[in-house]
Amino acid sequence: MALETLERARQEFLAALAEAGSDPARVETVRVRFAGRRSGLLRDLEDALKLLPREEKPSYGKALNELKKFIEERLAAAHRAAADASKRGEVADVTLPGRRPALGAYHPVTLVRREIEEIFLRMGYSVADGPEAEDDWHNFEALNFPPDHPARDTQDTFFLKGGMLLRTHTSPVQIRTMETTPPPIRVIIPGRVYRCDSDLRHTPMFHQVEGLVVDEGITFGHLKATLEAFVHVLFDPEMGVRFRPSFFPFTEPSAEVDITCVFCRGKGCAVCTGSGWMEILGAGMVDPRVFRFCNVDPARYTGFAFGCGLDRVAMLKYGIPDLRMQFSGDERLLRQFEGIRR
Ligand code: 2NL
Repeated sequence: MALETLERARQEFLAALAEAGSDPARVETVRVRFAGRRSGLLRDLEDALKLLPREEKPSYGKALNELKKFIEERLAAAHRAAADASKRGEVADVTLPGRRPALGAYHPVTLVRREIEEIFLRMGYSVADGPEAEDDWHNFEALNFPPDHPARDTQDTFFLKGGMLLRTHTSPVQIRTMETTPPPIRVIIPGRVYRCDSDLRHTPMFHQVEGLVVDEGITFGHLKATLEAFVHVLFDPEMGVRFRPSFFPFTEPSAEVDITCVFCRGKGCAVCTGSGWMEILGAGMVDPRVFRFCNVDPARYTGFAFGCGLDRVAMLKYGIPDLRMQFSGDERLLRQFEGIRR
């Protein structure tokens, strides 16, 4: 029966509309399906009118008009409801927790560099920097490296076209400081340095900070007191500091400086190979030959210098177990330093 077809269409429409809820796009899909001008169901039902026997036409036509009105009204109501719902969504829900913008974090090496700079600034030093591409004079010759020293080999140093090289330490900046500035000098130089080295404990680029003091009457006592004070501020005032005789081409006498092992506090463990100590600095009294190369009078001036690896200090201070973690760019490491400011 034709009237039953109209009733089925009405039920189908109501079901589809209920399913669309207040989603404007889905209400629109329901409109096209039932009331669409070109291929909607109402259009088909109108076409069916023409094929009916004459006596059925009036009742069918009346019922069809009622259905049309019904569908149009319900669609209009559903469109209004959908529009209201989407407007409600535009209003800020002030009860939601705020969205925290992602904060950057300082890299552990930046943190220890700044901390070390602060310690020496408080002791009256200034901070200097210089080129990473250097010449042989500033990186080796003026530092009293003999011509056949293994560090001057292409195995250990990155040589650039035209005889320049990537500095293997920040010492060339100290040479430049002495060449251009008369004593007294109190300076530290943090920066990137490069060596042809890559394994578990070495990366081809790493960070160093070196210090230089030149004045009349500077002694090994000044060196010891300065580095002890430095370690006690950077780590803790109870930390043991020990000086062992060593050798560098640019200092005489030279020493390596150890601190109490930060992992076992001196008891002896796998990291310090049972000794209870770990090396943290190299230091010494500036060799008179280095002074002469820089036109500083060694009869009038003495001085001390020291150097330490920033990456290693960062590992010890923040308990980072693998050197290469610091250069991997893995956010899981970096996020742990969020909020630390220096
Ligand atoms: C280390 C040892 C050191 C220096 C660096 C220096 C610089 C000049 C003159 C004399 Cl211009 N010395 N620097 C001195 C002793 C040790 O570094 O183990 N660095 C990671």
